[in-house]
Amino acid sequence: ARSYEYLLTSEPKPGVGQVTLNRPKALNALCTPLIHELNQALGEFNSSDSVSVIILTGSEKAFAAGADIKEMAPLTFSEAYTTSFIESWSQLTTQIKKPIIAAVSGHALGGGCELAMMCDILYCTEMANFGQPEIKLGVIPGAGGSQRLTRAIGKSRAMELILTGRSLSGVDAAQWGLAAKAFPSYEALMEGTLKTAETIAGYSKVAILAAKEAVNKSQDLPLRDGVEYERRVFHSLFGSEDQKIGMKAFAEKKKPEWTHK
Ligand code: CO8
Repeated sequence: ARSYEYLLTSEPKPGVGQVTLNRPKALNALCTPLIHELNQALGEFNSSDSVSVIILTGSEKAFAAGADIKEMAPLTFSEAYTTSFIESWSQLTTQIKKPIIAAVSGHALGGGCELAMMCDILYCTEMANFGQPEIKLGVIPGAGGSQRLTRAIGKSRAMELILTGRSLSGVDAAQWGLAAKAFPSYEALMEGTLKTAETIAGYSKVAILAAKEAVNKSQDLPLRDGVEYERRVFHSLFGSEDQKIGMKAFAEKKKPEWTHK
């Protein structure tokens, strides 16, 4: 595996790739070089034959405490605009076809919360600390927070969090639907995340990618178009080997041996 300055990468189980944000001195603040490394690491897992699902995590103390405020402070409008500041963050949502599970412990603030929301499944600890505190810095969320948080928890709650900058616990995040589940401890979070990743990695890669693609369409398309899109993708899966393998194994009461083709 390649070595990174701000990340650790591993394959903790067959089919599972893990990216750990590792900038402990700054609570994993997301400086531009870190984002470039993250895009690189995710891109490599995305094209790796041995990986079907990706875990993105930080430390027990911080998933990520936001964009790097010290890097942003002197930025001018012209620089931000002409260099497309923050734009490269969205590569995660446009170029990675494999599911990404965010495992959030500790702070997930500003860009950290936005990064977690870009992932496909969000797990957290009960003690996790989510928030969009940009208003306290004289700005607003810039990596999708005002849009994704609103879709996840509804307008009134999102408006309250973004306008006050106050934090949301992992317990509330799970109750409000921002997170799929809140675990009682860091250990339980990492164990539960790995278990879900292994479950997913046990299925056909073709079906996994198609499922992610179809669910994500629901965020962009009106219902009728989304349902049509799903049906097209569903039809197309009858062209895969794994569809024959999966359905035959069911009829024969056997465990399917996927070819991932
Ligand atoms: N950027 C840079 N450095 C940071 C950041 C950050 N976001 N967060 C923490 N650090 C650094 C601290 O400066 C400190 O460094 P040093 O030891 O050199 O002083 C170190 O990390 C440890 O932090 P603290 O001492 O503050 O740790 P505490 O445990 O006391 O507090 C907190 C933890 C509450 C998380 C606190 O660090 C904090 O409030 N951090 C900032 C949180 C924040 O405001 N995040 C939002 C940033 S804005 C953003 O993400 C916008 C994204 C899109 C931007 C679009 C613009 C166009």
